[in-house]
Amino acid sequence: MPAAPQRSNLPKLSLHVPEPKFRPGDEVDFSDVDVPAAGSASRPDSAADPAEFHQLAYTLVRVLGDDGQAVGPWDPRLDPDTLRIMLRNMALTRAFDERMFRAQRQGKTSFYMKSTGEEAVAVAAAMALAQDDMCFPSYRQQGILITRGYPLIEMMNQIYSNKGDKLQGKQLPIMYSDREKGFFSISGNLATQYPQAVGWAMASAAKGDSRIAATWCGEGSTAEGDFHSACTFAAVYRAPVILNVVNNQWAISSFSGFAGAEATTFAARAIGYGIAGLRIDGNDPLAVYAATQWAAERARTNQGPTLIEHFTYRAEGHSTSDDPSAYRSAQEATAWPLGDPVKRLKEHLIALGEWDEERHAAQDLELAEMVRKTQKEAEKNGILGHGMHQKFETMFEGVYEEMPWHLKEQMQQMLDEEAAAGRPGPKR
Ligand SMILES: Cc1ncc(C[n+]2csc(CCOP(=O)(O)OP(=O)(O)O)c2C)c(N)n1
Repeated sequence: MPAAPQRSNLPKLSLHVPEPKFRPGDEVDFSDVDVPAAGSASRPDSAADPAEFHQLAYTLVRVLGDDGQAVGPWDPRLDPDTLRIMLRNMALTRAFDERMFRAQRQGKTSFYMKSTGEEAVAVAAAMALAQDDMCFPSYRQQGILITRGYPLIEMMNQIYSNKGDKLQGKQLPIMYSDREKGFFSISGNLATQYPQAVGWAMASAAKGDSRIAATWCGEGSTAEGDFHSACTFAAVYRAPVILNVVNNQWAISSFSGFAGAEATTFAARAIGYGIAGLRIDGNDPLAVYAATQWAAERARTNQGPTLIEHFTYRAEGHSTSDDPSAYRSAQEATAWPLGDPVKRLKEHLIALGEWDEERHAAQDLELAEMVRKTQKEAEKNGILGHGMHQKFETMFEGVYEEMPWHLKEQMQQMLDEEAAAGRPGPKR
């Protein structure tokens, strides 16, 4: 190869490789994170033109101030009973996470993922949607199922892949699916739910239905091509869909800069597509509720999609297979400037005179006890390491609607081998 021509008077090209600000052992200082005052963001009409949202894609919509009061045009003005239900759903999600994380550490299940610090994103959004709107979640919105009243025991049966598991042990723990609750089957492949949600919303519109769709993905997942396809289709057909980006700052060990956060916001992605974009305080349950309610109204009145960036923080490890102390400072979670969503809603209710620390502590005890009892029930259906819980045949069922001849052949071969080995399969 001929030598490259010398251009000695030009600077050498260099590549920018993003580096997170804090690594293990570092002092954490989040003072450069811009946190606008609660109530300072404007609230345009839900029928407004997407061009009116440029400002809102770069600020943070916040309702709850540091004093626990709800202020500004985005205050959804919820009554105390609704606020208490929201707080309970969030606290229950946290209690469930705690218990299932422990179950994994005790070897009762192979895997778990907590949503600690992100409970508002799922719970408050689910409360602002209609019960029959269709959700296309990632693996970190268990709060939706809990809010919609899905039985905890069914979630646990799935986590244990036991004989009560409606998915017959075919899915990794936490990859729930429930059609009745409008909770689309979780897939391990990141961002695939995004275009699927848009397609579902398009179908709803094509049929003249009134239901809308909502989908969630992490900020890391926005780097997937499916995110682009979804935004394009949503904008072109004005699909009645809410596109939630949960910016919890980390995608396993990759900080948000690797998904593009150093250059712009994730809400600003909406601008290029001509979609309404909102960037909100994801640890403010009232902001999440208000933004979702606003976007739902926009979708339901055929004004098109909304992209909501929930600015939050993944307070714990990515999953039970992850140790965050290997790549980020342990101080980050406590130093996070937007606080804890459960604590903030609790303080709001206390500021209203509608709650107190004693009731809160009693509720935490009650929820922990309920989760513990349910866990005992679920474990009667079996846990990891206690043998096979589903009949062998189920492995071959559901691959196609009707089992083709070659799967029947494989199934029979396996059953014959098991019988010859003297191992009777588990009874259904
Ligand atoms: C297509 C694809 N690529 C990679 C993975 C492996 N993976 C699982 S979770 C994850 C990080 C996702 O981060 P983010 O989207 O920010 O969501 P978070 O986990 O923070 O909620 C990765 C890379 C995957 N499951 N699917």
